[in-house]
Amino acid sequence: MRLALRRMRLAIVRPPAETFADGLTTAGLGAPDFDTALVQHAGYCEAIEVCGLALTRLPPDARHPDSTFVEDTAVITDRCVVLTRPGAPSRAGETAAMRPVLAALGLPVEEIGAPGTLDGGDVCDAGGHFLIGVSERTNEEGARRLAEVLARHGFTSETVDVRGLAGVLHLKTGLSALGGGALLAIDSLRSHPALARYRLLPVAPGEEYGANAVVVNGRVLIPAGHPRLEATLREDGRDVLALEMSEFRKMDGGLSCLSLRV
Ligand code: CIR
Repeated sequence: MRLALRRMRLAIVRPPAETFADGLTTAGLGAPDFDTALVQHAGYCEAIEVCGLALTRLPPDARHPDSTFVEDTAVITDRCVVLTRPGAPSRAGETAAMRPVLAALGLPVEEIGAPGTLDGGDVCDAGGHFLIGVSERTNEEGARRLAEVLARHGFTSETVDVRGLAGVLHLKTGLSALGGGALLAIDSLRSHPALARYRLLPVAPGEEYGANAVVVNGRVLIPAGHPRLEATLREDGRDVLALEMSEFRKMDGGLSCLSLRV
């Protein structure tokens, strides 16, 4: 296992389109406010830039209400990029626009073929060893195909079945890699054998939404309003940046979903 998370230089983002509220959601938190979502997205972009990344800003795509959640369209490693095949039919068309953007990164472009489905939100690079969620969106064939691609590029991986775990849309809804062999993980994932090799930091009951954190060049971005999580991370010596995410949460989206980081 590589202990440090790789140094990042670029993030790909796409602001929400005016059709944002038509996207998929199970949150039951009401409709998102579009203007607030734009402000929160701008805050997210600014935070990413503060962490030292240049931004590739894609235009809003009103044909795909969930397209602001760019993470689901690709898996990026330092050896290859993988175009996914999103599991939700309404999101299948999102990858076409991503292909040239990924090709421009200059890494070999791989893809997940039918009948595999895979959402990037199910893929956690935990120090060069990949945890791949099998979920309502990523099927076993998609996970198997990704594992095969990763193996060809010299990475190891294993699957974590999250189907049936309450409130877990994607694997990274419930866990995040923090670097240094540490993971943040919700209670229902902590005893999974795939996590045994990691030092696990807890997510307090009621703060599960905070489990979807993003580490960017040494800073941990978490959603605002998770004081116990913030304290846990600070006690662990982490530099924490809390961001307003309420409107994305209403659409089942977390911090990681809003960017592809290279
Ligand atoms: C969806 O259901 O696909 C979107 N509304 C939310 C996607 C969140 N993406 C992620 O966790 N990687």
